[in-house]
Amino acid sequence: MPLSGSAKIQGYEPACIHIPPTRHIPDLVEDVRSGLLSRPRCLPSKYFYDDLGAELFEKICDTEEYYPTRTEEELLLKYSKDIIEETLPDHIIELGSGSSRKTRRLFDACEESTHICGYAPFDVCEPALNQAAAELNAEYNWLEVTPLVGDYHAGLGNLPSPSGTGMVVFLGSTIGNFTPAEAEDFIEEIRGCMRPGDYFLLGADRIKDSGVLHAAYNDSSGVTAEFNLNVLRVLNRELDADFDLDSFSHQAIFNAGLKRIEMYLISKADQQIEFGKINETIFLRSGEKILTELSHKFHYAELEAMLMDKGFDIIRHFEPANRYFSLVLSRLLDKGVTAR
Ligand code: SAH
Ligand code: AVI
Repeated sequence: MPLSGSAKIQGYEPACIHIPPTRHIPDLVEDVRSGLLSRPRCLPSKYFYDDLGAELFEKICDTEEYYPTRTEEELLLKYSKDIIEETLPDHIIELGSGSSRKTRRLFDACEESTHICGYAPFDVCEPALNQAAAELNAEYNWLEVTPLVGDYHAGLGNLPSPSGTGMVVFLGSTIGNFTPAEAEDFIEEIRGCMRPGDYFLLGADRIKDSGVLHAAYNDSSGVTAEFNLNVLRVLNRELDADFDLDSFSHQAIFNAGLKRIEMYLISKADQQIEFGKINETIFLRSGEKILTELSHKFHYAELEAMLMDKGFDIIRHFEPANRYFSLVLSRLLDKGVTAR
């Protein structure tokens, strides 16, 4: 897929390594058949992230209302030196790295501490990886960047595991896009690709005033709505579907009981959608919803328990004065040692 939007970096040809799956996961056709042809209708949120979706996500991060990126970046700006000096990683692997924009604060801290490490961003969105790798190569000439493309739902067992101290980084509260059970399994899977003594840096969004949460997913400039609708563009292109984007509206609500934002596309009319490539048709009633994303919010104690239950020792917890976000640095204990 071509890079779009911002300028390509001249003279640098990034080559992403494709990480083979360790288990079968449904492809787009299977996800559409299981998610859209039956009720309740839903789609996995990973399909947002084609090249346009990745750009729209970056625009969300710049909106006034979407505080998580800004808040986490401020924490990284303030504490990256502490993190690097404490961990001295030989290699950093980042899951769902996107543009790697906040991770740059860790590399700045490496420069300040004259510490050298390698960096492997892992993401399902190849255009975002290419763009990030090209920019990082230009900005940090000492940093060896190895972009890895793949789907983390298909397992982490084939990720490279270079010798030396590793640090797994999972920022942006992307952990919140998993259900609680999936998040626990995923942390166990992360543990499986680490060695005792390796570090895990997790960024997660906290439970807060529902008005603040609601505004973050319903920004006044309508970028989150565009991002949500983009999944229909992906289906039109990939499955020769005929969604009319103007016939759907964006909805994001905070479900306080389940501690999560639920994002939906709502059909504005009774309508019929054809999927030319797979010879399927769906009928949507006016007001019918398609669930496109869950974004769970956490109490700090839940994050702590989730990590300790999986054998991680909490080293530091960073939070801003308003407690909007948590950045948790933990370390994998030796086998057989439990954190509590
Ligand atoms: N970590 C960045 C980006 C967060 S957006 C930040 O904090 O700003 C979520 C990122 O996860 C996107 O780049 C998206 O492409 C990636 N992603 C979503 N589902 C994925 C999957 N199943 N496997 C790998 N990457 C995925
Ligand atoms: C990537 N993920 C953590 C974002 C979130 O907040 O759940 C995606 C997003 N969806 C709408 N706005 C941002």
